[in-house]
Amino acid sequence: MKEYRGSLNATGKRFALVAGRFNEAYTRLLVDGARDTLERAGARDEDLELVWVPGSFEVPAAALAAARSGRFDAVICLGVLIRGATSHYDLVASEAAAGIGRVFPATGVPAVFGIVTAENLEQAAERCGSKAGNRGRDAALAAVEMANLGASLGGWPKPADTRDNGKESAQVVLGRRATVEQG
Ligand code: INI
Repeated sequence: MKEYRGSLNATGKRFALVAGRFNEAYTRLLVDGARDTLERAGARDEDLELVWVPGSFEVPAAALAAARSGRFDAVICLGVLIRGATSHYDLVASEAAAGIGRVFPATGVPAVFGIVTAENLEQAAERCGSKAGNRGRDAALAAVEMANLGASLGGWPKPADTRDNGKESAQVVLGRRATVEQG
C-alpha cells in the first residue's frame, strides 16, 4: 500500500505566524518555540512572517488574510486563552477554533491550531514551554508536515470560489455564507 506522510523538512517553505497579544508573556513563548522549531527544520528567517493581533478572537481574520495572500505554504495560529469568571473564554475559544478550522477549506492553505486553552495560569505555563511541552513547537511541526504533505499529493486543492478573488471564501470563514454585499 502506498502511504503518504509529510516530512518535517521546512527547507524552502514559507510560513506566517499569527499570534494573539492577550496573555502576551505566554504567547511570546509559543512564538519563540514555533520560530525555533521552523528554523531548526530548515526554514530561513526571511521566509517567516509574524502578525500580531489583539487576542485569539482576531486570529482567524489575520490567518485568512495571510492564507489568501498566496505568500505562505502554511499559517500557524498561536494564542493563549485562560478561563476567567465569565463565559467570555468559551465564546472566544469556540470562535477561534471554528474560524481557524475554516481557513484551510476556504483557501487551500493549511492553517494549524496552536491556541492554548487553559483553565488557569499554571496550565497555560505548562503548555508554553514547561512540563507539557510547547504548543507553538507542536503547531510548527504540524504546519511543516501539512505543507509537505500537500506538495506530495500534488498541491492542496484551491476552493472553487477563489474565482471571485476570495470574497466568497472570506464569508465562509467569517461564518456568513448567506448573501453579503461586497463593497
Ligand atoms: N484573548 C485571548 O487570546 N486569551 C484570553 O484569555 C482572553 N480572555 O480571557 O479574555 C482573550 N480575550 C480577548 C479576545 O480574544 C479579543 O481580543 C477581544 O474580545 C476583542 O475582540
